[in-house]
Amino acid sequence: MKRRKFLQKASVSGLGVFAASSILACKTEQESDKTQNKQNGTSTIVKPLVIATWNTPLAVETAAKILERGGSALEAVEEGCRIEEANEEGQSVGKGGLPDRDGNVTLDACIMDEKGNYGAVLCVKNIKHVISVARKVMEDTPHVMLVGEGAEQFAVSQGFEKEDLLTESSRKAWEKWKEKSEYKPIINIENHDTIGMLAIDNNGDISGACTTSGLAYKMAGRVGDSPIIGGGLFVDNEIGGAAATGLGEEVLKTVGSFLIVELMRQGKSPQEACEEAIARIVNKPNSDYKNFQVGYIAVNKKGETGAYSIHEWFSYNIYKNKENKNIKSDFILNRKQ
Ligand code: SD4
Repeated sequence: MKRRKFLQKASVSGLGVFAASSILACKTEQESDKTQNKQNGTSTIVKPLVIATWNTPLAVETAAKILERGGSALEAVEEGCRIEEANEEGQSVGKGGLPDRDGNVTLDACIMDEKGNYGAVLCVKNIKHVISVARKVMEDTPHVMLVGEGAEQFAVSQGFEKEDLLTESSRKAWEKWKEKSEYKPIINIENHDTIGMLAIDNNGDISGACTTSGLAYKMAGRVGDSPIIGGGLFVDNEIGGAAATGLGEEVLKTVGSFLIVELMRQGKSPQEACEEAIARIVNKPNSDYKNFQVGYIAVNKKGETGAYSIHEWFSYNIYKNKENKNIKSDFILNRKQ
């Protein structure tokens, strides 16, 4: 009852003009997918295609260029993610990521290829390009996951450079946080840059990648959804792929990305599948969803895409038909119940 009231209030108070424009943007995107598939016949794949969480135009452009010159979806998502890992201004991924509560930046990443292979590294210090380390785990070890010091040692043995990932501005932010040391790792709703990326190459093959520094000021050793198969990322080349951002604990408890791919397998569109995965979180008894954000992106084998979040302000970049656009996602609090 309480939740219903809140949802009604949220929708009538009209969360602003942006809400309307986001739905419009999102609907237009879904409609254009449909029109294009009609024109092409349903068996035609929209390719090459890249979709990534948040406002990540350079990462998407980098991936798109690789696809346009005939590169694989795997190469595209790895190189795209590396752009955000190297961007020191982004404070949720790679170098410049906000540290845990002890001041250590620890990174998580995973990657999946079109054959259903998976590789991941969790809680890694001192190595910026963890997405590439995850790929090495996938391709050059008999394992799928390496953690902490073992992952760091493996990276160094593979020629990755060790560096201090804590930038001056992230150190200052941490020091400010320490003044109160309030342990409230609530995900900021408006803006992140954890990148989950999905791509379809010219062969029609799908791969995906996801890389993050996780929640700011998290407990030492905390790992979220991003490097976990089926949580922050899942790809099944016969069906499609999905990636998540936001409060990882909630994504993990609903196995969000796997759920979306399985819903698409059952016939749902990527948009419908993302909406159902968000609804699973929001409709849990006593869900505290007002206080956290989760956002999903998805693509199916035809190159139709979907995106959905709990709160406003989630956006994604998409490259298709030679255009790279940032689109505001539709969100569940925008709906009347
Ligand atoms: C996590 N899902 O570690 C990540 C955080 C995130 O943008 O997406 N931040 O829970």
